[in-house]
Amino acid sequence: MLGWLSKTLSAIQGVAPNKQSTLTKEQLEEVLLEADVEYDLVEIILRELHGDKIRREQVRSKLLFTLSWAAYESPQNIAPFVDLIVGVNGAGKTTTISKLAKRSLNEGKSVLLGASDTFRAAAIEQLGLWAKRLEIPIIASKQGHDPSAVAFDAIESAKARGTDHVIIDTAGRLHTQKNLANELQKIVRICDKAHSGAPHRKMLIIDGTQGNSAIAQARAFHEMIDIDGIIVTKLDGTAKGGAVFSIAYALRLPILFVGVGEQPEDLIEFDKYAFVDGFLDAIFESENAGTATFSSPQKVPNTQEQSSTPSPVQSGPTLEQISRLHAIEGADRTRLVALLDSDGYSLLSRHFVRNKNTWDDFKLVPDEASLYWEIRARDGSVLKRYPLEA
Ligand SMILES: Nc1nc2c(ncn2[C@@H]2O[C@H](COP(=O)(O)OP(=O)(O)OP(=O)(O)O)[C@@H](O)[C@H]2O)c(=O)[nH]1
Ligand SMILES: [Mg+2]
Repeated sequence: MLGWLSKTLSAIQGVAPNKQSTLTKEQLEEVLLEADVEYDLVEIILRELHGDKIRREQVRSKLLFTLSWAAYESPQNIAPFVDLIVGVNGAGKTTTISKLAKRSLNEGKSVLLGASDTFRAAAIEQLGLWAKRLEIPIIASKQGHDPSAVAFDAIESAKARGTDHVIIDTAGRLHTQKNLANELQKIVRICDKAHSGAPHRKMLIIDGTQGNSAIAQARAFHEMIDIDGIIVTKLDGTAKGGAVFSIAYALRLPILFVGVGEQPEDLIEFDKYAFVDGFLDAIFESENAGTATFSSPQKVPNTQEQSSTPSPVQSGPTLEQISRLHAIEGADRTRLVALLDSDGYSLLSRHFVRNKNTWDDFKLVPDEASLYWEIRARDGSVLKRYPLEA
């Protein structure tokens, strides 16, 4: 399992050759740094672990926490569904587009590509080759043409053909960062003009071989257009797989897929449990596997279920309502107000309406090691999790 992570796992085994039932903090630090987990995050994790015999399940809950960002929820019954793919040059955008297209084709969906990386002629050609190989239509123009016009035409064409899925390629770099920001923002605006709500998913492609050094550029893209999720590519070719933890943690974004090869089938839906366990299997004896606090997916309500429920608090709870969450006082209340992003607001609001809760039914609970806060409903189910450092 996780054969694609083998380079990272070998690196770990280089510093921790024998699997053990517990590790010292120094050993754990060495392992995490070797796997390219960013130093600051290693510090945070170590700080929250007490004692000098660190067990697998303790590390497991900390690692899972770094990946616990609200999962992307795709809108239902949207056709065409529009993906916008961004990322620096060479990150793997075009290759990943072919992989995403292949996935949709395998699911019986029709796909159309939009070649909005008009900065280089080779980029248009490369996407064209994939379209040919996958036998799907592509909307392209000449080098230097307006990329948002290409995106517009791609969506219009998909609407006319009744296509299910549109995937739009973009340039990774222009003459200046400012140009790139303007261009990507314009593409987003024009997509929405062509098809209200589009692009439905803005995915940032990150080259996994860059490890943590990719974080700064990733932040820049996130600031430009509010990314929905991340795809980390080339994890098959790097010993820096641990950077996945720091990338997700630094950006507070979910990792949606990972690229594990150059072929259209080499894209895997990211499973944080499998990823963390694959990691831990290289370090620890596996006797405690599965008994960790967060071994099963959280009971976060399925938002699709209730999307039709009219919500009197659709715009999110007021500060006063939030402050009624019990067990929250003083500095903690300030913290919660700062932490509760719009996603958290709407999640709580929906839960509130659907289950006819009162605000007193929610609790803000620090986990045992205080690495994050959990908002729990009265039945104990975890609704939302926020890191203290946010
Ligand atoms: N091993 C491996 N190689 C990959 C993966 N994804 C992409 N590549 C390779 O990385 C190189 C760059 O990929 P592209 O898809 O051209 O990257 P891009 O972001 O579109 O690059 P530009 O168009 O130049 O901005 C190609 O040689 C791909 O085959 C992956 O998951 N694993
Ligand atoms: Mg490309």
